[in-house]
Amino acid sequence: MEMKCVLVFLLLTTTSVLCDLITDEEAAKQFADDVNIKAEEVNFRYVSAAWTYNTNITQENQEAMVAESLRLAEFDQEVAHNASAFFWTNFTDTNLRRIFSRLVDIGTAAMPDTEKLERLNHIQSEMRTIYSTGEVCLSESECLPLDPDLTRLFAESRDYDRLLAAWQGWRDVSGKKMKDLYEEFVALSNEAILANGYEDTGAYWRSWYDTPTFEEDLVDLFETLKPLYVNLHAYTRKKLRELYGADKFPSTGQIPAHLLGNMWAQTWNNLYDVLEPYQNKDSIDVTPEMIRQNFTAIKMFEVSDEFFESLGMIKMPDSFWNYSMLSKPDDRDVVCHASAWDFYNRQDFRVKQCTEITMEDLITVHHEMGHIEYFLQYKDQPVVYRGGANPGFHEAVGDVISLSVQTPEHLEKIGLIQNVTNDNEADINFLMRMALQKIAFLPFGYLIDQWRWSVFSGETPKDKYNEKWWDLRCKYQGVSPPVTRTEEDFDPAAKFHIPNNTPYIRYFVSFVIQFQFHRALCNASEQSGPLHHCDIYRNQLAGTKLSDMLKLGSSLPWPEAMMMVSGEDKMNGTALMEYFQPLTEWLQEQNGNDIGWEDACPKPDTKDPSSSNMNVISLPLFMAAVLYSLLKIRN
Ligand code: X8Z
Ligand code: ZN
Repeated sequence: MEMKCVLVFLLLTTTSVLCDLITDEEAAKQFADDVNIKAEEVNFRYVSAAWTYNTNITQENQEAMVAESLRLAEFDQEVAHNASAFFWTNFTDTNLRRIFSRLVDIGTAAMPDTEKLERLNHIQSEMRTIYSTGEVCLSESECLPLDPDLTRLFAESRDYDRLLAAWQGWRDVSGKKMKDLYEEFVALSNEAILANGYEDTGAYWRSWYDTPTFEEDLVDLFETLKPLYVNLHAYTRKKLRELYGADKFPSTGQIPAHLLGNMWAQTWNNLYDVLEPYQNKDSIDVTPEMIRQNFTAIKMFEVSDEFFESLGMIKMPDSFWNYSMLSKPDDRDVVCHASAWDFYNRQDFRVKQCTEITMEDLITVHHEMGHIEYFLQYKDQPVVYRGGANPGFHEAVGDVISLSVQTPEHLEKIGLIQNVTNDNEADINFLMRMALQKIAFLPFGYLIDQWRWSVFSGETPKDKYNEKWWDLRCKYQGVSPPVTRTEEDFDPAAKFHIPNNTPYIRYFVSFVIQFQFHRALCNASEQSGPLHHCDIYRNQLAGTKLSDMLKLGSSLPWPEAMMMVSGEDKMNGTALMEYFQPLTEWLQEQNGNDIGWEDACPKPDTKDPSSSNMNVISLPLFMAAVLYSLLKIRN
């Protein structure tokens, strides 16, 4: 049956268009099935070209990838156009309505002007290439790429000036080179998204969470968790002042951003040796033991695969082992930032990771394997549903697993530590390690898209890009720029997800909900005892619960998916707070009232004592001091 209708387009001119919208739901199902088959093919071609570029950065591979992304956009446009011929908003079948709502929601592929779309794709790959091929020369004979060298330097060096040179050098060779490109990218992306019916790119990204109160919910969550972060920050600040000298930064302010063991100060686990609460306990960093046992990258992935298998979940297929890139090749440039790949043909799933033999990378291995497990579980869903219940779910799967893997009890089971002690001091040490990974990350995970949303909405124009970035870093993370920053710099793009255009709030969401999932799976496996001791290894009840949710992909609204596992339909911080409760109390005892900082970044002279720029107040003081010493010498 067809229905006569009148569509009124209120664009530049008011035009009435007569049309026949198709109401036949059987025909609609057939259409969706046909589209799905073609979507698998077109996506396969694009992903294959993107894989080739990401594992071998050349001009030719970049161009081939851009060409395939244009084909995919053309296909998406055609599908959206044809789907609009159906009166799908009126379908009785809820699932079919949901499928159609996805088919017409095509993101930047909606860009009407092909040349502009090509430019948009080109800019993105240019930015990626700049980021992934950048090297910092610390001396004439020492030029270092981000992975593994600069990453390792940040993890291991405690030399204030060397860290500073690497910090500044990385920002000079990455972000700084991309500011003009990024401005152009923002304008083009917004233009495309507008054609898809959203206010700006940020609004489009937020729409994936399908939660009208999403932004308020995030504010509430952040406020609930903030006291924990502030206490971890205060304790770390005190220890770092002892290590680097009290003259380096004030006891009541932000911490210079290059001292936290990570290029972006996003996780602080590499400072564990400095911050360990009880030094007399056995180490819980298993890196030395992994090296002693001759661990390889493949072995690390096998350990993770075995965990999923022990839960009765899906093992990695042969193609995974045959085609993944699990170590950094030495004969070509690659995008080293770890990622997981679904080729949309229901058989090819790969990880790309420049794996190093460290505990940190063992955790990233589990993170990536979580993505692959999700791909495997939902591979028979239609293409439009091959995604997480929301993007945060996708990021959470592997992390949920590694919450179990990292317990000392589990590390003992897999032979990476011996003689686990179980007392309060060991508990606090363990929770400190976890907090440096999970709590330290929260403000970083929160602020990146605060910055990006404000750029996409136009609230932050190009001449305020860097200022806004540091306003957020100083306010939320309590870290300060270690050298003067200006609008010549573009520090946000020194972080992978900005040039790569990967939305970031998903990680903040993930870091909250992974604890909700962990608690639910621990309950399902009937483990009593504190949440931070729970290990769901070999528990098929937990495995089935998780698999059942993953199988859904994005076919149901996320609160329903969450309900299936946890009996909850909202994000909340209670599981995370329960997990860290003993450490929270311990930190409060250590810190007393010596916590917190002012929102604003420090003025250049106070944060940079080595700076020769004297301000109006310090100059007269300096002159007085010189005069005084001259007089003293004369006397
Ligand atoms: O980018 C990642 C993963 C790939 S989705 C390695 N993560 C974020 C980051 O590295 O900044 C995982 C946690 C945060
Ligand atoms: Zn991820």
